[in-house]
Amino acid sequence: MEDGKPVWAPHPVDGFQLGVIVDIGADGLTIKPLSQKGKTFLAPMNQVFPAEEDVNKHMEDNCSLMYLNEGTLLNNIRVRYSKDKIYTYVANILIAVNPYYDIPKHYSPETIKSYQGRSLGTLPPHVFAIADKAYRDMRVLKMSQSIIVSGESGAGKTENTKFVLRYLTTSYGTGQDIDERIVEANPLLEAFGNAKTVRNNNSSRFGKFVEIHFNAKNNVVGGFVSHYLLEKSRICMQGTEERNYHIFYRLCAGASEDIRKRLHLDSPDHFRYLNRGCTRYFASMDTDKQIGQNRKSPEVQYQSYSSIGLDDTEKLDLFRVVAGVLHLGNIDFEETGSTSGGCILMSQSSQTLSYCADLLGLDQDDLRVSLTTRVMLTTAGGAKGTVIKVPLKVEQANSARDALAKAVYSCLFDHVVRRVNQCFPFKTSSNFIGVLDIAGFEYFEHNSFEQFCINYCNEKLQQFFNERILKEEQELYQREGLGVNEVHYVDNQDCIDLVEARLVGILDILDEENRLPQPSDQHFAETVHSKHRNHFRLTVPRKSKLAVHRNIRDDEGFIIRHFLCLGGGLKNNDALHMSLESLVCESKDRFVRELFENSNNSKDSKQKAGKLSFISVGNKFKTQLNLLLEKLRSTGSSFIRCVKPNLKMVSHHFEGAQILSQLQCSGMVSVLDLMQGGFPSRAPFHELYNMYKQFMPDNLTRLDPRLFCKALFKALGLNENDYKFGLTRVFFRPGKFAEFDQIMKSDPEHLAELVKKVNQWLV
Ligand code: AOV
Ligand code: MG
Repeated sequence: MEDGKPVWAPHPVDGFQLGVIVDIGADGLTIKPLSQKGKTFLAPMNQVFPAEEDVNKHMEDNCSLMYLNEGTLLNNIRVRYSKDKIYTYVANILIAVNPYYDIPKHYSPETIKSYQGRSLGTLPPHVFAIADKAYRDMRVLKMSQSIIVSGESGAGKTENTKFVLRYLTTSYGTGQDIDERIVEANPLLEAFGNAKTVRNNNSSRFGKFVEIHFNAKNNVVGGFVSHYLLEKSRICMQGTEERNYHIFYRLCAGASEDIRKRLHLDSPDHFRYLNRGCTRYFASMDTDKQIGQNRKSPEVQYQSYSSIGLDDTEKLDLFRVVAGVLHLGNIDFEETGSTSGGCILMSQSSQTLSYCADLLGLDQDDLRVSLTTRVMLTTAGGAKGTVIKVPLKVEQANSARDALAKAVYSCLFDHVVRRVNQCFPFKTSSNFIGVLDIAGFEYFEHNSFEQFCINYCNEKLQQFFNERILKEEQELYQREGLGVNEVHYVDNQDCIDLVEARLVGILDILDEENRLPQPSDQHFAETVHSKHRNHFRLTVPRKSKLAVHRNIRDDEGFIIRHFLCLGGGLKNNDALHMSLESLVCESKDRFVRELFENSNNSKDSKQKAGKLSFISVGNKFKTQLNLLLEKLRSTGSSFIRCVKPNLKMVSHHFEGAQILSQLQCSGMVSVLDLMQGGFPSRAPFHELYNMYKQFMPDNLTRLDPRLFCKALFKALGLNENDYKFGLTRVFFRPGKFAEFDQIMKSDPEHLAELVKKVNQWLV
């Protein structure tokens, strides 16, 4: 960085601010902000970055900037966002900022058409361009493709996923039902798996991988959805400003009179599983009753049920179970007062018990008994396997009830996904394009097991991302004939091992803990510590910069806190007593029975030593995740990094610091780091030609752009290690593009000298 040149220095709100360095000291740089009001301040050396000469200039591909760093990346995105250009490339990675309003024509049929068959970079950055690249790669390379969409809650993952699906089915479908169904499956999945949270009014509480399958002629033939980790805690409890899954409110708000009666529905305030959270209806999501008639009514929403082929009976099956869960939640218990210390149903719960039993096809008395007692196998006195009924305390009965609700609802969700998959079957498929829509790293004050799994998943995806980006860089260098193929980067395998290694990994330690007669959070934490005594991820507190996602992993409190709540959460809440499980498995209602029979979380685990089925929530996810990664590794891949512009969820508002932290978390900053090991800045010959031809005499501008550039670089006598000529563009080592630009724009005398040298070189 040179004297007097503008730099990006940290700013608490904007992320970065423009300033100049006025002093260099042992403890950092003294920066004078360029804004009128700003006072001089001190900034750590490694957080100050050179700025572009013109900070209002923006680039479609961030790599065409002269300086590649956090500051210029953030600024490029900011300038583009202010012009409604929400998409930006960093090489082949697409950054997508959520505009929080419908940009006119941005996703219109005409726009879809315009991107078909066009190479990446020939049109403005767009999610359609990424979708088309995946399609063309699939066709040309005869290889399946995946598009990995990531970002924090509300960043736009699900919306962009839908745009990809719509783009592909519209562009490369056969115009048959299947195309429409792949798109129409979403409202159904969202009804059962999305909820209003404080971060997103339509937050997906599950991860999904949607595959669109193509035949040998590369036309759409069908689809397949895999889902991951539905958030179960939400079924029984939500934050005060949050809601349960949309379907509950839609049913309460919009069911016909007939259905209301049959399912004994009432307003959300009436139900425990809804009334401790927000019970408001939202016009866009639930009902037209509150806000005039011009909004979509739930009946309209139900149309998507029909368009994917669900008939009235099937719809009623779904609704019946949803209502059953609501009534189940209203069952209350009280102490019996007897010495046995058990509990009974409160007298006012008998009506609700009968509704619930009726809707789920259970016997009322059996349900009552199963909720208030638990069956245990004793080994006392050598009489192995004697069954005894242990009365439950009120608190335990509450947990048993909630566990049942969670089990029923999550089996219902599994069913919805299975059902959706039946509506776009395919017999043969040559290749697929899969879109992964899964939540990014999450950090809350209280991290649950679900967050732990999400973060573990992101760790794995991050590793995959690094692998691929690195590979792509190297391939690009090869394609362009640069003769370099080494780029260095930092791996995160150790962090992944910490979680999933056999026996000593955190997941296995957790399972082991749960097999103990008296599992405890503390013992669990101690075991983790003792097995990883010198593990830096566990012992080193927050670290320096590098990449924030790495920072956060390094925060020991974080990891340990995770597990403390994880132990408690799993043991008490999700375990379904054997007696309850067999009760629903033997429901008189075929639909309910099948929900459990088909559900993948019962059977095998039940048989394990008569133990509860929690053993493998974590390990099951590990298996699922490893399968997913295996699949991803066998495909070509593209990445979309979604960014949430502000916490208020409004349009035209750019919260820089917030966004910067997302860029860091999503690994975009490490991408820049990674690229620094190679030739990060790059400019096509014609671009350089256009930039500098004004400084050159006519005889030189008549040269073709490549020769023009070659002549120029030779004449300048630049260090050959600082740049490389590829087939289509010039690649620069970090900062060297800017140096080159400097020389080109220096004084006229120097330039005249230069032109002379170029001419000499040409002869
Ligand atoms: P998410 O999938 O990333 O969060 P969504 O895709 O649900 O986020 O986006 C949140 C909201 O932002 C949407 O409901 C839209 O209102 C708006 N939005 C997003 N992208 C666009 C766009 N391109 N144009 C217009 N509006 C948009 V979560 O699922 O919570 O992690 O679990
Ligand atoms: Mg989502």
